[in-house]
Amino acid sequence: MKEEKLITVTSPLLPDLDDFHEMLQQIWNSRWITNNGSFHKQLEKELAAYLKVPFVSLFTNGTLPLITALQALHITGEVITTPYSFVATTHALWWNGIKPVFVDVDLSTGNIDPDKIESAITPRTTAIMPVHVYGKPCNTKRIKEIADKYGLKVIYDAAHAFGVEVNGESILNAGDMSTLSFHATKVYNTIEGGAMVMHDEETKRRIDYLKNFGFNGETEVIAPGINSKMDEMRAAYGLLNLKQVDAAIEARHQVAIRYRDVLRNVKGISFFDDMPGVKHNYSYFPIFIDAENYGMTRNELYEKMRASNILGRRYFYPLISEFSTYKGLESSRKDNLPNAHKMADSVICLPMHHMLGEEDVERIIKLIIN
Ligand code: T4K
Repeated sequence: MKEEKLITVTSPLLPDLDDFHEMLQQIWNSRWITNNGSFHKQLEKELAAYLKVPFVSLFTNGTLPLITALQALHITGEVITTPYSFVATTHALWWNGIKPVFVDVDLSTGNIDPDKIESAITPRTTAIMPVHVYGKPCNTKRIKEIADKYGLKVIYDAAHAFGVEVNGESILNAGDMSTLSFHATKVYNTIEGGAMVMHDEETKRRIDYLKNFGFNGETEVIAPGINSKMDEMRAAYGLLNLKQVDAAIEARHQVAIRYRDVLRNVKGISFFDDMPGVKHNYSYFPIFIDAENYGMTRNELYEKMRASNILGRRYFYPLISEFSTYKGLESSRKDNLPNAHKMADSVICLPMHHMLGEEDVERIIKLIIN
């Protein structure tokens, strides 16, 4: 039997190779390949304009801006966060010697439930680190009210939230800082890459020192920094991808429309609809399986898809709180996180990217409804 074409959960947005070659030629001519080069500067400016945020600092990936934000804000003690995310969110706390305190999520968004935050605050709590999971905006207003009441900082892991807006305003403007991932698997990628978004020039300057070992000029080190600078090749690649990211998001949107049209009528499958006033980026398309009504468990469907060369992914299973590093924490108790467990145990992210053709989408749908 002929093997069916492989469909992966995502596929990277790639710049035109000739255009990229032209930019590489410019880099070769200048012989300036990293350390705040001209493409790096240009990409920071263009991203700030595109994302409608005041300042952007580029990074080598989406994990280092999280680690750096915690350093820059001198966060210590305990930080309230979500277990329903990629493990990098919590690892960033661990690498800073901070104890994560997991709070359950809201089933309607998958994001941290603001109503459960206050009871997790202790005298050692210094910050909240929510995630806009799948690019769905957190309840930033409620989180700000709680943070202000208790004098806490807020760092948003916005790895999935590239270009997401609420009522015309970027979601990345919420909190003290937000961080992005530009990994190959994201809506917008620079191969590996990431960024931090901040509100003021002074913070931007400080972050730029911190991502360059703390250097201010040739001889002064103003803080114990790290090296997390983006190089010129990736910045050039990022400039080209920025020109085509809107078209890629629209292609994803069309896939989401088709999935929803059909899956809305399938018993035992649920998914998120668009939120009113929100400009979404369609970075992921998670569906949730209710085995009793669907007639098959999540894992059975996952395996069935794999057997047909359709590679959905169980983002985010297992929960971060289930990994051995975090499992022993008091807040990792299963009865503290019932909604997060429910989601993690029932989720499959369907293939979602700009390269999916109609035929691919119909093949995926057919497999799910049969
Ligand atoms: N915070 C959150 C909330 C995050 O989700 C992430 C990362 C971070 C922080 C940290 O950001 P980074 O430091 O990574 O920038 C992926 C990504 O590696 C990771 O960036 C992402 N989140 C996480 C959710 O997913 P994997 O292990 O699923 O990727 P992988 O290699 O299995 O790829 C998935 C599929 O994508 C493949 O089946 C095919 C396709 N693919 C992948 C790559 C790498 C391609 O077609 N081409 C490629 O080059 O982790």
